[in-house]
Amino acid sequence: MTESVAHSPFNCILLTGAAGGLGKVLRESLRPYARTLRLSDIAEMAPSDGPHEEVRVCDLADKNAVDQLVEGVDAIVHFGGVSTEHAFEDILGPNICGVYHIYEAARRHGVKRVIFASSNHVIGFYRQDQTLDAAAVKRPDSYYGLSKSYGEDMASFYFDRYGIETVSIRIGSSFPEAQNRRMLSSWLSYDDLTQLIERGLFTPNVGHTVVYGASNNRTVWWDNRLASHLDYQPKDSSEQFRAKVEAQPAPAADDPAMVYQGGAFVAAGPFGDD
Ligand code: NAI
Ligand code: 15L
Repeated sequence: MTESVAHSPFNCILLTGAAGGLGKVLRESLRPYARTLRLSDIAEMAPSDGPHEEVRVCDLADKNAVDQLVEGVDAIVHFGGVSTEHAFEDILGPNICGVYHIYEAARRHGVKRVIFASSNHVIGFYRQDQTLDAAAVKRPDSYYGLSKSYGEDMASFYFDRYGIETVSIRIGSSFPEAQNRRMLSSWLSYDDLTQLIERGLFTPNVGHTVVYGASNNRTVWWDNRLASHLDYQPKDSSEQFRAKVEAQPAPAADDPAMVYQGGAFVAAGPFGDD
């Protein structure tokens, strides 16, 4: 048993979205923080490689299945769901019903702490020359962004009504590398994401805290002073990718990728017009 597990208040942490890009990373990096990680997704996952892992296939849109999934859990790291823009009907079950099912199961089973993978697309219609803190009025850029905005409101409600605490991380762009000019500002390294989740799990009295998930990039659009109690200290920077990114042809100055914090998401859709 690692030192961290020995001192962790968490016997079992549930990670949803465990088959996804970030879920596969967190499957490894969250290991020190609980005796057991319960890994869940609608997609197949690699089998458990020891008693520190449980693997459970579950559809977030299925309320009874989520209720069973949460039984015996001390904290939830909720990363499952549709992760890009789609028609509203495709987002409704996994993201909107799904986040309700997670909080309702948390209430029923006495879970006191949730980390919610929110997104920069909650505020994606702000321009890149604006600096925002967590109190900025939301400006979702997509049905996907709306679903994350709803998830944050769900977190706020479940704290006010039932005392379940949440850290909602408005993740920028969490990938191995910053892939374009926008991501030079929005990039979040996997190590910094893990630090944010660790701070979210272990900081006392977070109520409902909204924190922006970006690394220590040279240009950042987000001010995390309202989440200073988390003591998040990003260690990485997108500067290491700047030369490669700037060697790419620059998009036009009025391209949404150059204008809006949410980039291309602001221009997706409409859906369903024949
Ligand atoms: P991903 O798409 O690779 O992973 C999402 C996982 O959720 C997938 O494995 C998928 O099978 C699962 N899922 C979808 N519908 C489900 C359902 N009905 N029931 C159970 N599981 C379902 O996305 P990624 O990049 O790993 O993101 C993880 C989370 O972080 C998502 O919630 C995403 O919205 C959020 N996020 C990610 C960012 C990034 O830069 N990677 C930025 C902002 C937010
Ligand atoms: C997100 O919310 C998405 O999940 C991810 O795939 C990226 O598009 C990211 O935002 C981004 O804005 O770069």
